[in-house]
Amino acid sequence: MSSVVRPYGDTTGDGMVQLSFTLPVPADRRAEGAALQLAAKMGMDPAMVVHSRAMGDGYTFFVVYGRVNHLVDLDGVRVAERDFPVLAGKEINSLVKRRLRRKLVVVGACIGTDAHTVGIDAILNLKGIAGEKGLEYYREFRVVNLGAQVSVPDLVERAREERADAVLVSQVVTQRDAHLHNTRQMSAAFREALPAARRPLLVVGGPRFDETMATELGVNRIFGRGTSPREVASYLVHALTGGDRAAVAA
Ligand code: B12
Repeated sequence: MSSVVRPYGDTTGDGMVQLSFTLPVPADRRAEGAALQLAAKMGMDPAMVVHSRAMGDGYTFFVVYGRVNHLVDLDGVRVAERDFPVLAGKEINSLVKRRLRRKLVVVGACIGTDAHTVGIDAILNLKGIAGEKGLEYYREFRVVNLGAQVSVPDLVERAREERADAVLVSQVVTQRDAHLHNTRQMSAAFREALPAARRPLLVVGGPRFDETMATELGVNRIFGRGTSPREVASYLVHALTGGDRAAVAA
């Protein structure tokens, strides 16, 4: 199979893509013309506005559909590969019990001014997400969910008090790269407060993170949109107990 592909719209390889954006102009014919000019400059040819709507005073939201001539070379794609197996709940509990011989302690929070708790709750809370239970469901996990707008010093202090094995931080707001600044500040604070041997595993997540940036941000792992609680639980046992499926069977 060819490693070079084009977008698919109406027919295979026709190059059709859909793009949405907002322009700071009132919703009228000129706004649509402006949207088409932008689309043309981005290489969409031909392009058409398939949806436009006023977004408050002086702003218009657009969806533009059109053809691009760019090709994607799949051989040149680099992503953060998952380097641990996703285990069943039973396997996860069994590894913690046998390898740690105590509960695995997780402290979670949204830090900075971020109040978007739905994502971290989906990972931590019993009810979980999309039919999968959260980490609280795992018998061998102890979960401390600190909720929204937790300051970095408070997070470090609580992680120390709870003897956390892992700290799970959520960052959803990305305005002015707040998620990157807050994550760097958090990882630096843990490095300053605790020696490497006593430092918890640092994990961040949120829909707009680039999962390849973990080292750059000073954390052990980044999880992006669509993460499931079982994936996170599997990663934690893998990283903290060196566990894999073979070890469960052993
Ligand atoms: C619900 C919501 C709110 C609620 C939050 C309620 C709550 N308790 O969480 C309320 C109304 C309070 C709110 C407020 C604001 N919001 Co809001 N909000 C949303 C909305 C609609 C949904 C977010 C959500 O719940 N997603 C569902 C969860 C399950 O998905 P998730 O967060 O991605 O989580 C998954 C993964 O990312 C991952 N994950 C996430 N965190 C973590 C952490 C770890 C450790 C791991 C492993 C994984 C992980 O796992 C999760 C499960 O798969 C989004 C738009 C959207 N459709 O996404 C805007 C959005 C996030 N909000 C936005 C904004 C701007 C705001 C406000 C600033 C608005 C304002 N002007 O007041 C305020 C900020 C408040 C604050 N101080 O943070 C913007 C952010 C833009 C940006 N680039 O930063 C968005 C994108 C809307 C938009 N398009 O403008 N918001």
